[in-house]
Amino acid sequence: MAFRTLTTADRGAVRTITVNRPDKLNALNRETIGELTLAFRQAAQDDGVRVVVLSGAGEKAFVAGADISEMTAWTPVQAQAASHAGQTLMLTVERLGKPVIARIHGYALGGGMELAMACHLRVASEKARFGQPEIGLGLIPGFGGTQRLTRLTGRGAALELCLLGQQIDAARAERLGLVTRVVAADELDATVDAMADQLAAAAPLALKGILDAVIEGGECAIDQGLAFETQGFAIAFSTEDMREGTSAFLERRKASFKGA
Ligand code: CO8
Repeated sequence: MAFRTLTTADRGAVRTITVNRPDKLNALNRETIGELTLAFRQAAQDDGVRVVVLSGAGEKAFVAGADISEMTAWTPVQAQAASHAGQTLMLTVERLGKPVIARIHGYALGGGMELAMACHLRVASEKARFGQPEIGLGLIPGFGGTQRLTRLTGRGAALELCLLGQQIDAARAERLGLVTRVVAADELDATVDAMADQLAAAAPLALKGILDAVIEGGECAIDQGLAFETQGFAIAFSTEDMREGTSAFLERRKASFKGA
């Protein structure tokens, strides 16, 4: 299906989804949120896709937030519906069952930072800027920022970023644990591609087991979290990929994983 506010492209088993509203710094309006949710659901259902890369079009921004121009006349009920739609998108990304890499070359602000935080890995150019500037609009984050930022960086940094609303650079974001890796701008694509290729060649059911155990298990008491881990570990033993991976190690050859 053709999207109006996104582009998608496949490179082998790597699907890149690009928010394509560069004139508005890829701000997330209702249409974009709906299209992103659909695009991620399609990626989840397509067995040919093993990894998703999420990017923003244009020179300046990954995503500069929710679209402020849409918000001005909202009633609280409309705001609640918009927040819920955005949170549904973020959960769709987070629970995709396949790794999602955010490729962040510029601004990741407000809803854009929330979207990046829903991804599993965040690779940033040293030129990227991060922030939760909602306080300056008389708002609070509405797409999960208060929750995911706290989980990623701890309460102290989450409160600092949300209360003061200031932008931080990529180096500080890395120190806070907000991004996985920071690279020079001209190394961003090669770094993302290499990471995506590594994940695309890995055993998909084992990747899913790790995602489930870390994300779902991380929300529970440790006994339940450990049960998630045991379940994923046991399921791996029902796969051909586990036999292939262990045999390849013993035979000193490169494993070839099929997703079965
Ligand atoms: N929404 C709508 N339009 C935007 C947004 C945005 N978030 N960000 C940029 N744009 C538009 C600008 O209005 C401008 O459009 P136009 O050319 O038609 O006037 C165009 O993009 C280019 O932007 P600038 O001219 O401002 O570019 P600069 O390089 O001067 O500045 C900044 C770049 C610093 C990124 C600046 O654009 C900015 O501060 N943007 C807003 C950042 C922001 O506050 N983001 C948070 C929004 S609120 C939010 O995300 C809440 C999420 C949860 C909501 C839950 C309910 C939906």
